[in-house]
Amino acid sequence: MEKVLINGYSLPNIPFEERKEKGESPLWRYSKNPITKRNPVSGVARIFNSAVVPYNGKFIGVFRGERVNGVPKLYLGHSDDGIKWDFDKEPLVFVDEDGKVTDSYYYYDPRLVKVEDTYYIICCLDFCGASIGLMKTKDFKTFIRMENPFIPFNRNAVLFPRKVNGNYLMLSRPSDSSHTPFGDIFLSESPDLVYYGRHRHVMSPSKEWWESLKIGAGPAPIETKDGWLLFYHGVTRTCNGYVYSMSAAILDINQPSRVLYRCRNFLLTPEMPYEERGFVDNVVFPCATMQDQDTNRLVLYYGAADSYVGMAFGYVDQILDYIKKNSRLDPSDSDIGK
Ligand code: BMA
Repeated sequence: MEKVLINGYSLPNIPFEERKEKGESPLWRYSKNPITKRNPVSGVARIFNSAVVPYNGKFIGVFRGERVNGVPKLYLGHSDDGIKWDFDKEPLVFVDEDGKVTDSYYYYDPRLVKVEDTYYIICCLDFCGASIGLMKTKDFKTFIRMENPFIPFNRNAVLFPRKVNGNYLMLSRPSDSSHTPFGDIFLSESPDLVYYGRHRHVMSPSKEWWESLKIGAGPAPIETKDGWLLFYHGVTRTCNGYVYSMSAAILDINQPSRVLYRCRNFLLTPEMPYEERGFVDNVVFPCATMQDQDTNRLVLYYGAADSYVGMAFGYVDQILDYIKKNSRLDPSDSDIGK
């Protein structure tokens, strides 16, 4: 069998359910979605837009918990099977490099990425408005808040799981501090996760209507034989407000600001009751994946209607084939984005 995942890992206990019904998309939903309920923890009304990783044979995650005052914080979750989660009762506490507690009024949309021996949380937090925050941990006990990668305003950032050409790589989406009606994905390099530069344009909204308003990176890019597989969300504006769908692109391995393939169709769009109806109707918002290099199985975690966490499954090789078969590049996709 041709190796599809590069620098991947074996995950024999990956949460997975085979497809039950035929469908156009190479992703299908878990039959018991959603996997979180309303009021999951005392003081928390809703958990959604959250990120998980395999950890010590089990699973651990950083979850967006919308508190009963409406303000989101980050909560640690623990799971034996990746499906049923126990959440900590208190939000995560962060310290600065000197060990002093540091706080932001809000935190949301975490991504969680392991690079070498360190786990990084990338999220949106308050730095004179919505900005990217970066924290690190090795043991999920002490969480160190690092320098803010970018000036305001910016949301939807994620790190690549390894350095490329000697530098860390971060995707992000410059925005405003409100319900941003625009948004493109950019790539920045950093030698040390303190200083960032060599900024490149990666992708903009396209003329496909599901992603015509704004787009934003989702889970950490996945290294494959064809390039970096990047799941991202795309937004359209309707008479009833924004609708969040998701799809994927394949980026060049050594120059990831070059888009090689871009799927013109959405892979998931709100169509289940828990995606269409919630605190914010019509949202699917991908934040994490895990994948098993031995079987190419993939599980994707996404926020549904800003109210729940859902899971979707697929096979990485089939996802790549679907993207390549249904690719349509915009003129600015394939250049280096300088
Ligand atoms: C975006 C983010 C997400 C949210 C989405 C839909 O701007 O704030 O957290 O899921 O809006 O409300």
